[in-house]
Order: sequence, then structure tokens, then C-alpha cells
Amino acid sequence: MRDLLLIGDATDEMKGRFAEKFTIHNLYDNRDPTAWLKQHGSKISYVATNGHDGVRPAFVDAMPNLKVISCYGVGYDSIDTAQAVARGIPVTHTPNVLNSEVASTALLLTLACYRNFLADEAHVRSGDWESKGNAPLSRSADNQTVGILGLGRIGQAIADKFVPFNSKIVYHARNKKSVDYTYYDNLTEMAQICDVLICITPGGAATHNLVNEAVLNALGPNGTLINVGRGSVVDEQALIAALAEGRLGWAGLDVFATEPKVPAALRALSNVVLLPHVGSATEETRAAMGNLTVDNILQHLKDGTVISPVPECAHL
Ligand code: NAP
Ligand code: 8YV
Repeated sequence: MRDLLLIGDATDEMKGRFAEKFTIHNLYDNRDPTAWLKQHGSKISYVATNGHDGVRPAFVDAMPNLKVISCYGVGYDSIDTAQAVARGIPVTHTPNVLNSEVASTALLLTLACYRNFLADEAHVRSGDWESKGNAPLSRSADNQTVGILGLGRIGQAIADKFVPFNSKIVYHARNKKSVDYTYYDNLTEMAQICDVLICITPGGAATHNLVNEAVLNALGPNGTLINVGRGSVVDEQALIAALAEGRLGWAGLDVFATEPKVPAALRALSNVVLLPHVGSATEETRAAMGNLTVDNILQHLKDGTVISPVPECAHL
């Protein structure tokens, strides 16, 4: 049996499939992962990790016989692809199989901000409806201008989910696409005409704090920011200040700068809806992501190729 290193969590189905071909070592079962890798790293030929844990460059250095890094997630900003390419190690991820689920999460977060259902539900549960009367009116999510920051695979699925709401879709990305929506090459200008701005770009240095104070001010007191991409894309301190001072209306967030830490100042605000990074977290979608994560490794074991390499590794 070959040896596979599992970093972070995986489903029972993934572990069962891996166990048919590999001896599985869960890195974080070891009190000192660095010391464990120093002793055993040379026997590891495959790594399965996830978008959150990734794999530290020093860990990759400690595995001289590593053949593939398979990521259980589409975002791979926690993996150093330059290091992997230099070593000739393909990094794989799970594109497309989660598009619809993450798009649903973006839509649900938007509706939660607009329709105030969380507060309304608490109003019933607490008995306030009976003792204090009707809940305040909320806002209609129909006929809004929805700006998508990152019109890629998931961004397009988000645009599709908003069709029944008669939304006007606009977008910002690095490149203009062949679509009917209006393209803005300047994010702040786009934010000025948006009711809702939805972030769905990858994380990493190129998108770090792309949504800054100027963008939040442009979105304005009646605007709603939704982030289902990566926490690093939004300047979290500027976001907290804008929400607290009423310069931004609402925010629906699935991702945060330093997960799972969420600043107390953000948790204290009433004009936010906060989720624990569950954009793709349904049984069905995680099963599909898990299968693709395993399939990439099993195919490599069989014929030396992978199914879904990240773009940087497509040539390997
Ligand atoms: P994708 O198809 O590669 O799309 C990414 C989009 O972001 C593209 O439109 C790209 O523009 C744009 N973009 C990249 N860098 C940019 C920059 N510097 N400035 C402006 N736009 C930029 O990726 P995807 O499959 O849709 O996934 C997107 C991301 O969503 C993932 O990387 C991950 O971080 C996040 N995600 C989160 C969850 C969750 O649970 N919350 C789940 C899945 C994914 P161009 O097309 O012009 O290059
Ligand atoms: C997962 C994600 O939560 O795919 C991504 O990029 O952020 C989510 O689907 C994450 O990768 C954990 O596996």
C-alpha cells in the first residue's frame, strides 16, 4: 500500500475510498506535524487537503516523493502553486460541481439581508409578536441592480439564480466576457450603481482587500455587500466601520479574514448575517466535491494524469 497524507477534514466516504488504495495518515492527528513529516515525509506520495488548510510550503519540502496535491474545494489560495509547479507536482481542485450550491448561498444571504427573516423568526420565537405586535417592514429583493465581483463559474451561476427576481446584472472581473451584462472595469464605479455587490473572486494577493473603504462608501447606506468568495477580498476593518457608521446598509458574509475568528465588533452588529463558511456545505455537493478530490488521485495512480488541475498546473 502507498501512503497518503490527509490534511484537515474529509468525509467518511472519501476516507473509505482512499483506504482501498492507501495507508492514510492524518497530519493533524500528530501533536507535532513538522516532526512527524521530518520522520515520515519521504514515504508520502499523495496529499489530500482542503481550501482552508491547504499545505504549508515547508510541509511540501518535507515530502520529496510527493506526486499530487488534491484540494477538496475550488479555491486553492492556501496552496503555493509556484512551489508545486517548480517541483512538477500537479495541484487539483473541484471546479463546477459546487457552482449551483454556492450560488444558492449567495442568493439566500441576499434574501436574508433584504427580508430580515432571522430577526422576524426571533420575533415569533421570543413571544414578541404577541406582546409587542407586528415585526418592522423589510425591503423587497425584487428589481435590484446586482453587481458581481468575479463573473467566473460561480459568478455566472449567481447571475442565473437572480433571474426570477428581475435583477439587473452588472459585473467586474479582470476581463470583459461575452455576456449581455454591463461590464465595469472600475469596481468603485460599479459599486456606485449597485444595490447589492456580491464578491466571488478567488483569494490571494491579487484580490487582497479589493473591496476597500472607497468601494463600500460607493455602495452606500442603502447598499448590501455579500461575500461568498474569500474573507481576504474585503477590508474587514473598513467593512465593520462602514456598517457601524451607517455608510453601508447591510452585509451577508460566509467568509472572513481569519476564519474561524470573527471579530466581536462584527458579531455585535444587527445589520449583518453571518455564516460559518458553508457556501458549498450540503451533503450532496460535498459528496460530489469529495468524489472529484479522490478521483483525481486515483486516476493519477492509474495512468499518471489528473482530471481537474488548477490552471497553473494544467501543463504538467
Ligand atoms: P473562477 O471560475 O476562476 O472565477 C473567478 C472570477 O474572479 C473570474 O471572473 C476572474 O476574472 C475573477 N477575478 C480573479 N482575480 C480577479 C481580480 N484580481 N480582480 C477582479 N476579478 C478577478 O472561480 P470560481 O470557480 O467561480 O470560484 C471563485 C472563488 O469562490 C474560489 O476561488 C473560492 O475562493 C470561492 N469559493 C467560496 C466558497 C464558499 O464556500 N464560500 C465555495 C466555493 C468557492 P477573469 O475571468 O477576468 O479572470
Ligand atoms: C470549502 C470553498 O469550504 O471550494 C471552496 O473554495 O471555499 C468551500 O467549498 C472549502 O474548500 C473546504 O473544503
